[in-house]
Amino acid sequence: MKFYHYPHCPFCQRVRLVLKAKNIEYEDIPLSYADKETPAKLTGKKLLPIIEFDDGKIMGESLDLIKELEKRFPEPTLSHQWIEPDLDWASNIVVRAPKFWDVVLPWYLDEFEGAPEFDEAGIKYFKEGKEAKRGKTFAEMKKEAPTLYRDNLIIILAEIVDRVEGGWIGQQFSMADCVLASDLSGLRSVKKIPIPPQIISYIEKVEMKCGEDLIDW
Ligand SMILES: N[C@@H](CCC(=O)N[C@@H](CS)C(=O)NCC(=O)O)C(=O)O
Repeated sequence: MKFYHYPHCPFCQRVRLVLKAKNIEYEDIPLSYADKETPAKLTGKKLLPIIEFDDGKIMGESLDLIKELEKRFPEPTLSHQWIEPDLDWASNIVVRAPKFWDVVLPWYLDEFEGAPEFDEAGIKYFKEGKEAKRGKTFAEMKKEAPTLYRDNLIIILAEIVDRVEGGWIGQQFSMADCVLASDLSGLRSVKKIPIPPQIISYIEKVEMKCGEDLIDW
């Protein structure tokens, strides 16, 4: 099985955590953000993560992938009878904070310098694309981060702390925790903002459970 991914992309990370939690062997293929050709050849879209299974099936879309992995590799299970509402909550919580990525993204290039997705061409592609989409430079986004954090993120983070403090999202560790921890992981790169320590501990707990470090890839 081949896993094509950007090591610090949250959608890719959720799949990586599931692969690790299930002890699945795979060929690790990190790509540069500037590599348009490889994903386009596989699925016709420049969108990662992608898995090429040994039977030839090629799939994208992180949530479909983690469900497919659960089907193909049921042990240890990361799915439970209550999974759908939890997965839904986990995959939407960050989406409900409208400026979440504006706060987090501008710090990525400082924090993950030298990572495979951020080679010289990858940095240029990433920076230009994200800045154009938001109509602001990373420097401007960094300046606005504390205000955006106060106005948009604090309330969502409090909801997350409430939900995960002392445990997992559901009654047991599940794929929903892999999704949430990955979405939150980038917060650790945000400087000068007091991220709740419970959030950091939660991400570390998920990483430990999966035996994977999301920062030092
Ligand atoms: N819905 C997709 C979203 C994946 C996604 O947005 N991936 C980003 C990386 S974080 C991507 O490949 N972007 C292509 C680009 O920026 O050129 C999933 O859940 O897998």
